[in-house]
This record gives sequence, C-alpha cells and structure tokens, in this order.
Amino acid sequence: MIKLYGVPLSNYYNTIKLSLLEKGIDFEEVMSPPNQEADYLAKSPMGKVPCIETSDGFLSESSAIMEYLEETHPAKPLLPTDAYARAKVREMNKVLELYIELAARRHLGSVFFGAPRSAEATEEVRPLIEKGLAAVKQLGSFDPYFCGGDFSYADIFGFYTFGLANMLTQAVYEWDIVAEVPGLGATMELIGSRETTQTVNTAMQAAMDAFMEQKKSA
Ligand SMILES: N[C@@H](CCC(=O)N[C@@H](CS)C(=O)NCC(=O)O)C(=O)O
Repeated sequence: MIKLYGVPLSNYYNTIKLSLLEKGIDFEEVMSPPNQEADYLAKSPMGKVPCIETSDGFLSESSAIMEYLEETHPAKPLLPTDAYARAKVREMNKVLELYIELAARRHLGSVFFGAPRSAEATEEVRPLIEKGLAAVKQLGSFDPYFCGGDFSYADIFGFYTFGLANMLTQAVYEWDIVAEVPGLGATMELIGSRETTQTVNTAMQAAMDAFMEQKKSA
C-alpha cells in the first residue's frame, strides 16, 4: 500500500492526498514534518513534504508524484486523454506553482511563523502574482473547472494553491486574489464541495486549529 509522508497543514501534502482519494487508491498517512534528518533525506532528497513510498521506491516532488499516480492508476484519470489538453493542464499547474504559489510563499514565514516581513518581498511578490493571475485568467475556463468540463489535476493543485496563496495575499496586501479571476470563486466552491476535498479539509482545519492554539500559548 502507498504510504504518504507529510503533514495536513501542507498544501502540497493535501494536493497528493486529494489525488489519492480521487483516484480511489488505498494509502496510509505517515505524519512527518519536513526535516533535514539523514533518514528522511533518503526518502525525500530536499527534506520536503510530501513524499510517497511505493512498491517501486520513494518519490518526492508533487508534480512527479501526480504523474506517477496517473500512469500507475489510469482507471480514474485526472488528466485529459488528448495530448494537447493534457499539456494545457500541465501548463496551468506550472503557472500556478511558479507565479502564484512560490511567489506568495515568500510571505509564509512572516504571516505564519513570526519572521519579520521583508520589504523586498512585499514589493516584488505582488507584481509577479499580478502577472500570474493574468496567465491563469488566460489559460483557465472555470466552466466549471479550471481547464474545462472535467475535473483534473489543475483543480486539485489550483484549489490548494489558491487556498494558501489567498490567505497570504490577504494578510500582507488585504488582497483577495481569488476574486481577481472571473469564475474562480465558483470553481473553488465546487471543488471544495466534493466529499474527497472535505475529507482532506477536515484534517487540514484540525491541524490549523491546533497550530493557532499552540501559537497563542507560545
Ligand atoms: N516542490 C515541492 C514543494 C513541497 C514543499 O514546499 N513542501 C513544504 C511544505 S508545504 C515543505 O516541505 N517545506 C519545508 C522546506 O521547504 O524545507 C513539491 O512540489 O512537492
């Protein structure tokens, strides 16, 4: 059985957990925060979460994991069958990762972990996200899903990317980036209403509540 390493506070972990649930793949969760211990680095070379343990071996990097799951469990596809349409889903996810998630992530430390807010990041991140949002608008259909009529990996990755990035942009800029993309709010609601997503989100919320509680008493 596949083992999924990570923590439910992680948007990347939740992306893979939702992918596994959507595909109906049996898996076991191994609670493991990101770390630089030799034992964990042997599993996930950057020490990041998630990683999975399969009968073939360990695998890290969410996009590689998603591709692996698609190839090994094609019965419930999360990529379209047409080559161009598949590439468009991958294009969307790359844009989401590079120009929304990683850009907004520069504020993670200051918003959640008490790090000082960087003036440089505050200035640089917003224009990058503006460009990313323009690309997401251009590429997405939101009719009703990110890339058209079928639920795909773009919805899974997009849901957790915007979930985190929007918290960060609201905290730093009072800027609701979901509201910037016509149709995205309804798509987010639709994805959030799935039973699978609710399973993931229940665990995420419990972890978030515990984290906030711990922060208050620290
Ligand atoms: N490129 C990685 C990113 C994963 C990632 O950044 N995970 C975060 C948790 S959400 C992490 O492990 N952070 C700890 C670190 O960067 O050392 C992927 O696609 O899986």
